[in-house]
Amino acid sequence: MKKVKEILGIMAIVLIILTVFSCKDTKKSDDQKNDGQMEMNNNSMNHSGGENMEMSQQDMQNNEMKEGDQKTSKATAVLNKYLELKNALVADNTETAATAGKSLFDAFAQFDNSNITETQKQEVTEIIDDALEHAEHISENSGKMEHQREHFEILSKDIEDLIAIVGTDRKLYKTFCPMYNEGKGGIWLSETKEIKNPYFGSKMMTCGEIQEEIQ
Ligand SMILES: [Cu+2]
Repeated sequence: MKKVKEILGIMAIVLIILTVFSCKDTKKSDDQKNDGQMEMNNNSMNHSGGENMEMSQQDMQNNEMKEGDQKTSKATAVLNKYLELKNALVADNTETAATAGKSLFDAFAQFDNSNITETQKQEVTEIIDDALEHAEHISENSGKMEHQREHFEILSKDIEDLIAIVGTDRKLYKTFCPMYNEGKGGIWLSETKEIKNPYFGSKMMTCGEIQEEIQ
């Protein structure tokens, strides 16, 4: 019995010692871990502070570029063709206007409707449905320039509405001709400040005033 008690006693002591040691060990290794983590945190704060800033600057640049690219890719083809059409009417060239009308029709038909909200998508779809019709009439009416100009006037409003939603890749001047349509007036969008009237062409080339700069 005495031996058993002694053994139990020793075991108890060993247990206590083990527990204390293992506690210390855990504590120690916890401390070490914490120290390590703190060091790592410090390290990452120290040098990736700069890295993070570089990254975020780069991200910002990337985002800007992406946004720019999106705007560019969305409106660019349509604007290119619209301005071609406008300049054909400025030059009183009904055949070139018809060709540009066809290209503008194609540009509208291929318009990239992605990455915009559902509401915007609905609005853009309505604008494009309307614009397609006018572009088609312009393309089919070579030789009837006054008829082409009537459709061009509504098309210009469509373009204005469209870039109000998807943005423009270039500076545009919203120009107003007060004499068009028997004094009711009509607007067009131009890439130049200089007034060149697509509604009257050579008959009244400089009639009009810039109402707004759009960019
Ligand atoms: Cu028509």
